[in-house]
Amino acid sequence: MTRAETGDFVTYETDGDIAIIGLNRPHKRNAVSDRFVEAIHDAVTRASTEASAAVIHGHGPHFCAGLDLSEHSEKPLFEAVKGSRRWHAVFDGIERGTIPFVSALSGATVGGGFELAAATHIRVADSTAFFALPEGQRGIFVGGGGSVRIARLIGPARMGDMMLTGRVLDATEMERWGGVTYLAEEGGALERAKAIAWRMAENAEFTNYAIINALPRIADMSSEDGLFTESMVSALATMTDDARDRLRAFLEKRAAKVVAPGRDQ
Ligand code: 1HE
Repeated sequence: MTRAETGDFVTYETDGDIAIIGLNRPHKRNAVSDRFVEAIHDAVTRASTEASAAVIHGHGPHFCAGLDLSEHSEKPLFEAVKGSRRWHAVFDGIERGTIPFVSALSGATVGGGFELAAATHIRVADSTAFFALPEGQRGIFVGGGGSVRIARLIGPARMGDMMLTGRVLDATEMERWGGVTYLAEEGGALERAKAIAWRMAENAEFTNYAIINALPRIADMSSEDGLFTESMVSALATMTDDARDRLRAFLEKRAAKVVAPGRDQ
């Protein structure tokens, strides 16, 4: 059963256990204004309460052209700081929220659009997708968490190259750099992203929560602290009813096995 609603800036629908959030300002290439970022926040919050996984995609040929430059050029300094901090809070609700997010990327995935994609847990790009960080050309700086998230995905040297030179990468190049997780044919990113979201929605919800919240925190820790934290999270996961049921199902041969690529169950 699919339920769809159209807002000013985003569309929101559910399909089974997944939510599908569509950036919906195609005439401005889905450039993100202050009101737009609030609409993303509302949709993400709603998805987190209603769904087990979610997809973010862009209506029209482009995922997102980044920050709305017309609005930004008018901002006094402190307003710009607060605006950036708001993007951080909203994107943090994706990256370290309660459910996993997949982004379906096509066309421009630029500046803040790439920062939004970097806050999702899995990025699927079709063959039209291209990636750039034109902040150097615009005289500004990343402000949507890119210096942390994009730098960790592709490495600070590559990110610095993109910002310094205005280099534009296609989907294949970005996949090789680690900024894209799956490649899709032209027009195929959304369907692939939905299939991935449905797959993730079948996981135990506590495990999904632990994956998206523990992994980035452990990456910030020393090895010693990381290993200790891992043991705690691991033991907690084992205590859930879900773990007991799923482990018993496997032992009683009622659960799917891990299957080698290209083989049937
Ligand atoms: C915009 C924006 C925008 C398009 N803010 N209005 N981002 C950028 O530097 C990317 C700027 N945009 C572009 O390079 C191109 O627009 C695209 C490659 C994305 C698409 O090209 P195209 O030929 O399909 O569209 P267009 O004709 O350039 O744009 C259509 C309209 O969208 C046009 O408005 P119109 O009123 O003349 O029709 C554009 O002005 C408008 N538009 N992009 C405002 N970004 C939290 S910090 C993050 C920092 C950043 O994100 S920096 C990167 C900003």
